[in-house]
Amino acid sequence: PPVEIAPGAVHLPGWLSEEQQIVLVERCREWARGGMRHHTMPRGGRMSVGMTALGLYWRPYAYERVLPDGSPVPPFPEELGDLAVRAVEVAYGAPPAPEAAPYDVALINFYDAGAHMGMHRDRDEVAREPVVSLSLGDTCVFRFGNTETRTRPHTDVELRSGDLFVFGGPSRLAYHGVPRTRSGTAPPALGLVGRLNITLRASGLPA
Ligand code: MD5
Ligand code: FE
Repeated sequence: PPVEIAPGAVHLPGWLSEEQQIVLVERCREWARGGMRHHTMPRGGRMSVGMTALGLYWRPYAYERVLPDGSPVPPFPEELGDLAVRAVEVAYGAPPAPEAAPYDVALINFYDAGAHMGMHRDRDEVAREPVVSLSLGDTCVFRFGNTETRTRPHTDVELRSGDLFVFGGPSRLAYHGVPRTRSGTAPPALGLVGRLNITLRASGLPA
């Protein structure tokens, strides 16, 4: 059953079957064939999370139409657009409005044993459709904060392989982060060492 962590922030534990998880991990291996990248932040820090993307490429803090080496960003697959619509429907009881900006971006984040993500807001999208988050592999501690500050109050939630989280409405611009993962907790059938997070987004940018 959906669990509302905050208004518009809905957690659905175990939404993906193990078979769906296995397929998505396999797809991620293909999508990430060009390699995961560790961005350097404007103040010089190196992100411990490895990233790649489909549809549009995210770097701090903008969406790009080409990869860092100048090659095209792989297309956003229709199967992920369908998955995003189904996720919104199960989280809120209704699919996105017909006039809503289409889901057109997937960010793929890889966390090895020591990786983490600091508290931040996702606001490089022009559209404000909910962000759909899928977790694969190792369990993580997901920290859901507030819209005003990087600090308390916050709620820690464990995200496990197969969980869905949908962040929309008043929670769309909340601060959040991943303080840690729990290494070795991935379901053995996935053959995955670490954690993959797929976020599906509507950029609101022209196609
Ligand atoms: C992760 N990823 O597990 C997290 C989960 C990211 C990111 O934070 O930016 O790739 S997705 C969490 C998220 C996205 C958009 C809004 C909110 C949370 N939120 O309002 O809490 O790698
Ligand atoms: Fe985020």
